Amino acid sequence: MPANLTPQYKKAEEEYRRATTPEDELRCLEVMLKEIPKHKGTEKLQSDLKSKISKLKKDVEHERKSGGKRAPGFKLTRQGAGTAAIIGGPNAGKSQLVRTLTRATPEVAPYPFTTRVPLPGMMPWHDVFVQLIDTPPITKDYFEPYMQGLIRAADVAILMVDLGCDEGIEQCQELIDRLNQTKTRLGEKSSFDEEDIGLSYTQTLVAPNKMDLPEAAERLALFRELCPLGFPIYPISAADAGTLEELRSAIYRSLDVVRVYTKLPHAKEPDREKPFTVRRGSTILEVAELIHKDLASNFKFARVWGTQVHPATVVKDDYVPADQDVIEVHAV
Ligand SMILES: Nc1nc2c(ncn2[C@@H]2O[C@H](COP(=O)(O)OP(=O)(O)OP(=O)(O)O)[C@@H](O)[C@H]2O)c(=O)[nH]1
Ligand SMILES: [Mg+2]
Repeated sequence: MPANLTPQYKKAEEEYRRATTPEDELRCLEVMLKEIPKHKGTEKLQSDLKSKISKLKKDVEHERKSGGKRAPGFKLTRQGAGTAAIIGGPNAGKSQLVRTLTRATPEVAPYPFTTRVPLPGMMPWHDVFVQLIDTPPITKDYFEPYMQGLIRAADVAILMVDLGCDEGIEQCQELIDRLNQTKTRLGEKSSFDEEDIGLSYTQTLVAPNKMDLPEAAERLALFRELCPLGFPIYPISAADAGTLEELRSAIYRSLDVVRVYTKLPHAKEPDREKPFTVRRGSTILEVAELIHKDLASNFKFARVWGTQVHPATVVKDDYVPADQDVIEVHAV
């Protein structure tokens, strides 16, 4: 990335990642173009942004004129500390995983292409929830167009591999190949390509499934050999909650959020029931924004209790909370 990108640029880039309509994409790209530092090092990026904007403008205009239908999108409201897209080939056990880890009840069946539309569920992790999204399978020939946006917008992708049959490894490879034909790819970390606007990587954890079956261990060894993806691997049996603890924690950790508890100025105890979560490195002002917009705009100071400060330390709006801090925000 070129140096000195402003926080506003990064914010717009993050929103661009989550945009689900061309209008939203256009709005974000326009902010990015406005915010990008204008110097030699960013010339290529600037011209990419401009051509992308002009193409999107044409698309939006064309759609308006033709009154035409766009490809069906899929808008899911983000909830909880973050979102994990559960993806994989047919029959890999995606729906079973969501069934075991959340209270959602997607249909699980011993034949492929059972799931037709994405279905979210909330997975508890200590005192927070993570949104898991069950999705239809991806194969060489079957790829719902909205899956790109869904994977791009997710904080993490859980790639399930069916170790219950010999085709599972090949199906996984086909999925990766299929995504590599698009600008939505799987990566070790979530990031944007520096050279190519719109090309995004979503960090991925691999979950080879059905380890309870007799030949699964052998297939797992084969998978490691044939598919050296470089993503962390968590072998599981999706139907057996006892095998899912490591994956569950890894999903939460991958979000890289901190939990912040709030306390009212005159209350003795904080609200321990429902922490707010923000990406690690966010400021206390961003937490205040989550609590209430007015609280952020009227922010005066805050007191903090936690591991990195003395009790009741007074901080300004640029304080960066640590996990499990208790904060007391004072407004003007
Ligand atoms: N033995 C075993 N079978 C499993 C496990 N997880 C899922 N299955 C079985 O695998 C089959 C497919 O499971 P689903 O959860 O429907 O798979 P899916 O990935 O959602 O499939 P599609 O929706 O068709 O893409 C079902 O018969 C499940 O009972 C597991 O851990 N062990
Ligand atoms: Mg399913």
